[in-house]
Amino acid sequence: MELEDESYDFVVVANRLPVDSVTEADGTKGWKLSPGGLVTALEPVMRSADGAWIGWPGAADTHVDPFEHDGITMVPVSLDQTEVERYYEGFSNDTLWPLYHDVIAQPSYHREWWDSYVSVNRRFADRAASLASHGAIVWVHDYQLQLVPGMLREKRPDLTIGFFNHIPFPAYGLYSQLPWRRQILTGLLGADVIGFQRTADAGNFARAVRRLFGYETRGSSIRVPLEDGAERRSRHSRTVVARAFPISIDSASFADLAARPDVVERARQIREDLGNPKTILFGVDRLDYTKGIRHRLKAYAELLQDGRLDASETTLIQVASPSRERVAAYMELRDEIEMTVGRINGDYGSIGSAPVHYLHHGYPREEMVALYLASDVMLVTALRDGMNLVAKEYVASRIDGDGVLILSEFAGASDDLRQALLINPHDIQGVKEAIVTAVEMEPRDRKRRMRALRRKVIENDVAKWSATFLEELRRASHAGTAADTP
Ligand code: GDG
Repeated sequence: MELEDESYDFVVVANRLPVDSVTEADGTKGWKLSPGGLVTALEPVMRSADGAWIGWPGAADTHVDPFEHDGITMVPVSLDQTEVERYYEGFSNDTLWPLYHDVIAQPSYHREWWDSYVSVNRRFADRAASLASHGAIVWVHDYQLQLVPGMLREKRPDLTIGFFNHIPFPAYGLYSQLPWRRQILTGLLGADVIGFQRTADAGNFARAVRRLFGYETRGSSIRVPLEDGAERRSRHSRTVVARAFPISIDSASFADLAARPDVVERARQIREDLGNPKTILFGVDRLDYTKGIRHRLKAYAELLQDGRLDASETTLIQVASPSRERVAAYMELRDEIEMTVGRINGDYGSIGSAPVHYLHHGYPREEMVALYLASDVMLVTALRDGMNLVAKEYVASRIDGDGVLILSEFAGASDDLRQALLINPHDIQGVKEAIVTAVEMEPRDRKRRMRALRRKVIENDVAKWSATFLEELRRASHAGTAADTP
């Protein structure tokens, strides 16, 4: 039987497939699993539950048949060039992304982008509807696919549908700008369980539902009235659960890398290559305006200017991995950051020493962990961030129990990682004080804080996150069956 004709008990639907296309030395094309927490968390579930993953392969106009990779059935959904521009770069990354991140950048509202978003969501939903077995669990991910739960429920009321939003959900005052605010909520409410990163996000969502639809919400439950139709049986409403499931990382895999002698040696090498400075500060982010890279650079530059940090004994490594390079706001941000870095190095550098080492590259996981180990202070200064996994990766990698985490209170991770030095990145003076506190912190204090942080990140890893979400989903599916019984 062709993979195409099979049906699956567990279906993941995400914008991207968890694989990247690679071309071998001999010219043959293949796929490589892209390392990410989500795949790691879902791999075991996919294998044991006869699972399929529906997603875009990442390049326009690629038509690929379903295939098997590392025991997971991959089901590619193709997007043409116009859809990449309108659904993905446009509506997803230039409308929803800035709107959901507190309008740090101005969202663009274009009706043709919306039309494309609807038709691409329809394609993903149709694919899931045709692949899911009777009563299957379908787990839809993220802001690119918010209409899928509703579209799927219409076609397949037998399914149990989960949705997880990886980014924040904005306050109603901002959300209400969206010309299609009702359609998006209807799409999401097609799910049985809607997961958010923070309790505050779930609260914003429930409020939007109350304001726009007047539905009753109690705790994490939302009562959604049923329209006439097949679903209307004994009750006239169904219950949707909307609550926080804070995502995490595969903590053990970071600890394993941090224990590898070659990674430890690489960390030492990095420090040596930088001239063994007294303090290394480190930031790593996708080059995105939500991450507060400019605020971080401003605080650092002022500390050099004030003489509170000495450029001859301090280095900031900033890895900014390339991201969304065809979206105008990202091009402008890159120019601004690179100009600022140039200024700082020009003003405070000397022959053989640059106060900022700026790297516009992506690096292998091993190199990331070596950088985490090499740095004394980790800077996470996001202006708004669903969770921020970098903060958790830093903590998981510090098996030596050392290092200081500076963490924005606007990142979801700050709900849990209270022993970090918490900052408001808009308060440049506050960021400066936190950096000085981190640099001067006594080893005992550093270790005490890191011990507490590590406990959190080790206890709450990504396997626990997915297990908790799926448990809630199964509970919802049983409750749904009960409601159907007259
Ligand atoms: C979204 C939400 C939420 C980055 N550069 C390199 C590299 N990375 C890896 C990091 C980390 C991941 O990318 C970034 O995750 P974050 O959570 O920090 O941020 P987003 O990309 O914005 O993710 C976010 C997340 O979804 C999950 O729900 O936490 O709030 O915005 O894993 O390590 N990895 C490698 N080389 C790089 O150069 N190998």
